[in-house]
Amino acid sequence: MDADYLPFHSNPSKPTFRPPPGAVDAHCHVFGPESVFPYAPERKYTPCDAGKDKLFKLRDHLGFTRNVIVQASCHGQNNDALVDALNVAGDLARGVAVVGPEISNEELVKLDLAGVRGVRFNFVKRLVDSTPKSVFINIAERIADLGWHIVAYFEAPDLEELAPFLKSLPTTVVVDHMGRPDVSKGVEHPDFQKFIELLEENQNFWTKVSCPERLTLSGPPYEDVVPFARALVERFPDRVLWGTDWPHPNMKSHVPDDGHLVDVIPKIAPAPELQNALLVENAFRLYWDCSSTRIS
Ligand code: 0GY
Repeated sequence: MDADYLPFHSNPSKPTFRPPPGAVDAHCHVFGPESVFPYAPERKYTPCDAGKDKLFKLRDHLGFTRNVIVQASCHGQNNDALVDALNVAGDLARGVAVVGPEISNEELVKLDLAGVRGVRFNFVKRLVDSTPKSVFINIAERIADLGWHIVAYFEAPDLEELAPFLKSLPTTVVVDHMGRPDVSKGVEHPDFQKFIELLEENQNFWTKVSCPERLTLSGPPYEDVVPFARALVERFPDRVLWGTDWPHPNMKSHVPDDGHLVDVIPKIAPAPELQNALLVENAFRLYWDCSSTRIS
């Protein structure tokens, strides 16, 4: 583990908010253990091990039923730790993989059988070396045939350059962490309004209203991030997902208490029907009941 790496909270509180039955933590990771699933040589950080057993224990502790496990950059394009977690979880988890252009159709089908339903395109420069857009487009075409979708991770200043490319993708596109807005600018700032416009004008775009701990300037209980997430939940109730982001890689400011993160949910989705869409119905539709997300 890197010398400045902050391990996840060892004893998160029990949330006051009780997620509805069937709730999905739609953004979390498994790391290692390194002795079984070594980290990728090209990784930009080395985390502390955070294996599937701990993830599933946290799921139960927080009152969730299912997980969507997202391949993290420290494992590169080797999805073995992810697939191992999916095999153990069975119907209680689905996955988002990271693949390269050389992946064979047989390998894609194997990932599909394990429960993978999407690929992640990561544009965050501190996490990955850049990938040519032509490579991403080729992968997008191939995974569209499997009924998978694309998860895009980028930071707000990169949206303008990326938007034409993202709009050209042939599947549902899920944007991680609300496109990482600068919350000091406020919801009404043109930057965040452009993100809202992107979802308004492209019905195949979804977003995860996750990671207040990364976006906050004021710290827990993340009041400065709530208006951003709430605006998206209220405007696009059927295209939002929520996740813990456990085990919170690369946090520098503080170690989030996962129980406190869950307690943000009723502030961003105050009505039970919004909570149900955010935590149960949307994730179920995209990850468990997905015939095809290819747009016509
Ligand atoms: C996240 C955020 C981060 C890391 C990764 O793949 C990753 O390594 O996604 C980050 O450092 O912002 O979503 O887990």
